[in-house]
This record gives sequence, structure tokens and C-alpha cells, in this order.
Amino acid sequence: MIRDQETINILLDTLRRFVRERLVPREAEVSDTDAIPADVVAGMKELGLFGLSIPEEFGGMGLSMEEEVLAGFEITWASPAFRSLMATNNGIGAQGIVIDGTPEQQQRYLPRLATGEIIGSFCLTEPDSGSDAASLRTSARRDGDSYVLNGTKRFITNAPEAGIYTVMARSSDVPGADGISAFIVERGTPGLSLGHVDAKMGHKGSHTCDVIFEDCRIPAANLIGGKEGVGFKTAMKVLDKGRLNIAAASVGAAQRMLFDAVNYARERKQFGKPIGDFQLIQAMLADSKTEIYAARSMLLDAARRRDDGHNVNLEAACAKMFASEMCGRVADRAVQIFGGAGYLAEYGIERLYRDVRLFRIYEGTTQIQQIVIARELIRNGVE
Ligand code: COS
Repeated sequence: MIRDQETINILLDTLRRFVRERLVPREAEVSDTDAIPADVVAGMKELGLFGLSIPEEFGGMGLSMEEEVLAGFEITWASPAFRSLMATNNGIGAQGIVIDGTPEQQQRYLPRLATGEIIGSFCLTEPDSGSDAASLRTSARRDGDSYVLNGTKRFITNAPEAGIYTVMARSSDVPGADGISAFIVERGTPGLSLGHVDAKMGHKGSHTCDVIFEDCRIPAANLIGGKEGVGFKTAMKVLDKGRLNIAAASVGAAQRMLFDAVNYARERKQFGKPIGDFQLIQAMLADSKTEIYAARSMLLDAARRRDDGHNVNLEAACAKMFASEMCGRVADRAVQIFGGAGYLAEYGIERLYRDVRLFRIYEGTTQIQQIVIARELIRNGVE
């Protein structure tokens, strides 16, 4: 860990209180209105949550991966929509610049991202390029001191709120990953427009839409890292970190659903006693606790490895796959324990059940994580 244990404990305690006192009571409102209230966003900014993983020299908290994961457990005790706004900003929205940006790019954008003055967004996916990310077709043609972008990005989280977009685009005729570069595009640039906000199954309050480039001219200085042809690698490095963050969100949300399920099992009486006294209910609670513990331990190990400077491509994929699949099972059991009440909106558990379904899909589906893990094993063998 970068900082002393006491400082991180104070941060986590503050976060825990903020999440449980300020965010949880607003969950239903956020879902019903599909918006995070301005006072809540202001509270997040005050706590510095938009800069958790942005280095301290740029005004962020500069948390290590392990610390960020611990913070993630706390944040996703509340509806993932809250996390989506601040963590997409800290995570995939800013990390391209943190990891591979030039000093000028870092100085220009990171301080404003860290305070939440501008929100970051990550544009990789396209209508015809999802899991096969290297097949993307958005083009970036060099023209003097500019690049001219054309193409459409799809399912872009935070796009309606974003002040800057990290955009992966094809800057040469080289096929596949090596022809891709990463760019920073500012909101308001002529030729940049947004599609309608997508209607989704869950994550209400977090917004996605298409980002459309039509002869969108940006300064050549906005090529991330000042180097063409390495944008796919930037995206993959960003996603390694992003996958650890989704694993943390999965663990935090699962812990919350287990909390709700245990409380319900203590209170709800059938056959003359609390349903928690019945072994079939107990088995579901025990399985959920065990799986959460396993995912939490695996994830913390992967995060520490990254902090120690190791390549965690494989470990991030293992943690993302296991934690998100685990979260789906915990959600399913929680609804089952709630019974008929679990199907009703007023108990909130069905909302979490819908929300967490996305964890198994975005930032690389379970099937993509399997491919990443298996390829590494075939390439490098087993230690
Ligand atoms: N870190 C650094 N470099 C990486 C990397 C990583 N984690 N993963 C891959 N690379 C490099 C490879 O080493 C390779 O470089 P070299 O040719 O110099 O060796 C290059 O990137 C291309 O990698 P690869 O050959 O593995 O690319 P593929 O087209 O086979 O695809 C997958 C790789 C499938 C893993 C990738 O397309 C992927 O992650 N897809 C899912 C996309 C996704 O998560 N979308 C969610 C959108 S964001 S919400």
C-alpha cells in the first residue's frame, strides 16, 4: 500500500458512512427518475471520489489498485448507478491518459477529471465491433496538424455527461490491432454528436448512448502518448484495470444483496419460525458467503500483484469472470430467499438483480475473459 493503514481506514470509514447514509436512501429515486440528483453528485465531488485513481500530483487521491478495490467494495454497497458515474470517470474514462498520456495531456485533463469538473468516457465499442475490439472501423485520418475522425461508437457509458472522450480509431491501413490509435476528443468539437440515450434493463441513473464522429477535426496533439499504432494496447491496459474494478463492484454488490437476504431471512416467518432457521435457506446464505469470500480474496491478490508491477492480464480476467458470475448467483439466491417479495419493486432486490446482470457483459464478457485466460495458459504454460 502507498499510504499508511490509518489513513486508508479513515477514507474507507468516511466512504462507508457516505454510501450508507447518503446514497442508499436515494437508490429508488435514482432508478425512478433515471438521474443522480445534483446534491448527491456534489457530495461525491466534495469527498474527492471523482479522483480516487488519478495521481496525487494531478489533484487526485492516487489510490493503489488494492486501495481502489477496497473503496470499490464500499461504493457498490449502493446501486451501481452511483459507481458508474464516478468510477467510469476514474477508471476507463481517465486511465488512458494516466497510463499512456503525454505529460502535456496529463496536465491539461487530469486535474479537471479528478475534481469531477469534467467527466471522462471511453469509446471502444462500435455497432459492428464489440468482443472483437480490434475490428473497429472508426477512422482517424491525419491532415496537417489535425486528425479527422469518422465513425460511430456504441454503448458508451457517461457519454451524455462527458467532457472528454478517449476514442480508439484506425489511423492507418494496417489491419487489426496495430492500425489503431487512441485520441482525446473534447465535448463541443464540431463533428461530434450524441445519439439518443439508451433505454436499459437496469443501471438507471447511469447513461449510455452512441457517440458519432462526422469529419470531426481534433488537434494532432490529442493523439494519446503522441504515438500512432499503440491505441489498442492502451485500451487493453485500461481494461485490465477496469476489469479489476468491475470485479470489485461485483463483490460489493453481492455483499449488499447477502446483507439484505440475511436480514429478510431473520425477519420473515413461515411455519412458525424465521425462514433463516431452515437449512435450505441456510445453504443458500452459506454458498453466497463462501463465494463472496473467494472472489474478494482472489481480487485482492490480483490487485496487489498489479501494485507490485506485474502484468495482471490473466488475473484480472479470472477475477472479473469469477466475481461477476458469483454476483449473478448471489443475486438469484437473494431474490429466491425474498420469495414473492423479491419480485416486487418495493423491496429493491429485483432492481439490484437487474443491475448486476451487466457485470457479466461489459468490460469484456465472461466468454472473452475465458479466451484471455486460456490463451495465456496455452502461451505461457502453468507455473
Ligand atoms: N495489455 C497490453 N497489451 C495487450 C493486452 C494487455 N492486457 N492484451 C493484448 N495486448 C496486445 C497484444 O500483446 C498484442 O500485441 P502484439 O501483437 O504486439 O503482441 C495486441 O495487443 C493485440 O492483442 P491480441 O492479438 O490478443 O488481440 P485480439 O484481436 O486477438 O483480441 C481480445 C483480444 C479478444 C482479448 C480483445 O479484443 C478484447 O478484450 N475484447 C473485448 C473488448 C471489451 O472488453 N470490450 C468492452 C468495451 S469497454 S466497456
